Amino acid sequence: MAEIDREQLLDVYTRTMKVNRTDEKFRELLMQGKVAVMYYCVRGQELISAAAMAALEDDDYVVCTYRGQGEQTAKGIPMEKWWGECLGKETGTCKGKGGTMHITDPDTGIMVTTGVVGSGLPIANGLAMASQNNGDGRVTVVSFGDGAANIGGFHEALNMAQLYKLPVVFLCQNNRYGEHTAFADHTASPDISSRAAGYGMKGVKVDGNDVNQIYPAMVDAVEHARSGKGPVLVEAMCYRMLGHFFGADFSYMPEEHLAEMQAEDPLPKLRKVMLDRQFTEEELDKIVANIDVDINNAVQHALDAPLPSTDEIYKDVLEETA
Ligand SMILES: Cc1ncc(C[n+]2csc(CCOP(=O)(O)OP(=O)(O)O)c2C)c(N)n1
Ligand SMILES: [Mg+2]
Repeated sequence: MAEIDREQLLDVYTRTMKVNRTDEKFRELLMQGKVAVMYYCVRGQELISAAAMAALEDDDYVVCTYRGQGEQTAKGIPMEKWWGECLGKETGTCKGKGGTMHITDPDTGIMVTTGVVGSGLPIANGLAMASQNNGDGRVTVVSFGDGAANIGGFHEALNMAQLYKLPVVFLCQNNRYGEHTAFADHTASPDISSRAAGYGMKGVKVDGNDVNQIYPAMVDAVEHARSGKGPVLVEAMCYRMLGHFFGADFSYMPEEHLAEMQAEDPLPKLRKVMLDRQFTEEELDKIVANIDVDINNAVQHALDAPLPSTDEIYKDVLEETA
């Protein structure tokens, strides 16, 4: 693919900063004790989600995990609905009944968020198979972690997707840890992407901290899937810069690892690319300031919103049959 043009770069930057500022805000609220919910930080992985969502059309499908804030906000869930769901309010995407680990918003293509490691891959196949049958031209991206690649469903889903040439992109965000276990201690293969060869599938491994690698890789993968050539496995290397979930200890990470991840932080790297492409400091700061205004308004809206009423408990849970 040709060099990313300025418009695409601006789009990826804006989405990346939206993800980052949302993450910062969430941690601030948790630290202040203003909210008390589970939150899986995405610090260090913002760019991957932003680039992946920027490579999609608005009506494409996404399946993500508990660490899915990046996909959810970068794909475009309205902020008031996103915060409403996280805070368990009736204004949320699932009327406050899903919470942070089950955010679903079909209007923006966020079809499922799952807390069951690896379970998103077969679900993505189902969505992709529906698109293939309907001929609607949609692509499904499923995001998962390195740990999830060792679940049986990973093998089953990749085999089936390649067999039927499903329009799906398997996006593995390899943040080098599955909970508290380092990659080399939970995975026998040297990486995840090379496993694609075992299914006759296209597999690529890219630096998820470099916009010039991750964005073109996602655009190519999505194009490949959409054109009927079948699925692609993209392994995006990154670092989880904080603990497994908010508040979790991460002192088990060796010092060299911490130093390495600071040096590879995708945000200063992206900012440098933007400045090299003649965006000004003022322009970039203004984008972040505008995002912060939107986030603060959305947080206030969610804090003020009512909790779902008890009458809602069984609604949208079971299908009524005659
Ligand atoms: C089937 C299943 N097994 C175990 C868990 C507990 N668990 C939650 S997150 C996690 C780590 C997954 O690591 P990875 O796939 O690398 O994703 P990351 O958290 O690094 O984004 C585990 C083992 C679970 N939720 N589901
Ligand atoms: Mg991981």
